[in-house]
Amino acid sequence: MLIRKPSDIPSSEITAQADYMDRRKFMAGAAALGAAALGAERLSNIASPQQAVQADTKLTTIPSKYSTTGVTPTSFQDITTYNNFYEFGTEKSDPARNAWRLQTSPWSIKVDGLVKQKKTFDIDALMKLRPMEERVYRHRCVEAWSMVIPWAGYSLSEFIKACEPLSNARYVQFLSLDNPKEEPWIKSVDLHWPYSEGLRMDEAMNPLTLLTFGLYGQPLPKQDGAPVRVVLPWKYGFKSAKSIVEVRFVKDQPRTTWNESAPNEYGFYSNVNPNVDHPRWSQKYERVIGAPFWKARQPTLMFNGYGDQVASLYQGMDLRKNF
Ligand SMILES: Nc1nc2c(c(=O)[nH]1)N[C@H]1C(S)=C(S)[C@@H](COP(=O)(O)O)O[C@H]1N2
Ligand SMILES: [Mo]
Repeated sequence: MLIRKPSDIPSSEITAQADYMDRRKFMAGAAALGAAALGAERLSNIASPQQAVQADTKLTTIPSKYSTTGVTPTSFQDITTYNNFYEFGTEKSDPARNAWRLQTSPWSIKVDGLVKQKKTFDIDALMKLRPMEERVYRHRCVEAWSMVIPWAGYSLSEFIKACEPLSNARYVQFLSLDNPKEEPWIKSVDLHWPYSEGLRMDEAMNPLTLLTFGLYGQPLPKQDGAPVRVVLPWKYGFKSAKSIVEVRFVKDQPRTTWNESAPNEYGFYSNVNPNVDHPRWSQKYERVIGAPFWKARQPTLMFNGYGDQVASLYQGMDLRKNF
């Protein structure tokens, strides 16, 4: 059942990011795991029909000057059932079905590498570090679909200041939870775990970069990266690591999961750029999830529409080479 594809979504899209893998090896593992997980899945659907969405919990947020205006937020339903989170399967519908296994409490982020002093931030303290803002952002996946999401969080720069990085730290690396007990697909999906992403320090310090704890005014649903993730609206979605447990300040460009898997397809920068096609598809247009059909195909904007705030970060760089 894991390998069955909903007929309304072209398979070219669903498997886009996994296509480079050895299909047979990949599918054999996924199918075996799917069978094993089936019993537990059924149980979870009875025990937790809302799929780990804590609808009774509310976050207090303030409006943000960084919110994108003139856009229509995607429905909560679409945002929480059409996901990429390979620790819970490779189909868009898998994370909503499988992420109930994730234990988000207790949770903390370990901060290490080039810092004045190693620290651990407990999630409760982290959520109170700064007032949480609601930030409506466009969200563009490298697979040429998009959404609009009202996130809740504060600028990552506020957290970085609290981390006290040393002046020789040039990059920051994010590591997601790597726990096969809670994330069984880690054992069958052929990627280098833990999921790792990285940013240049100036990208990380840009006020648009959001340390994210919620969406639609409630804590992040597990399938969206609970309890804490980053969001970079001008980059393809895969730069936004979910369920982060460690932040490392480093001198050299860190390893990143998708770049390691297929370096010719997924660059380190991954800025949204309609002029640089993915080797296997165009990036000129995007499919807007949940939009009526006459608005469902939209031209993709340079830096996903956030060029005024971020283009200066890449001045003088060849964005074809540094894709
Ligand atoms: N740990 C982890 N983070 C991840 C991913 C993943 O598979 N694992 N997928 C990425 C991709 S490809 C996208 S498009 C976004 C999707 O976020 P969403 O499901 O909340 O829309 O998460 C990103 N962060
Ligand atoms: Mo993505």
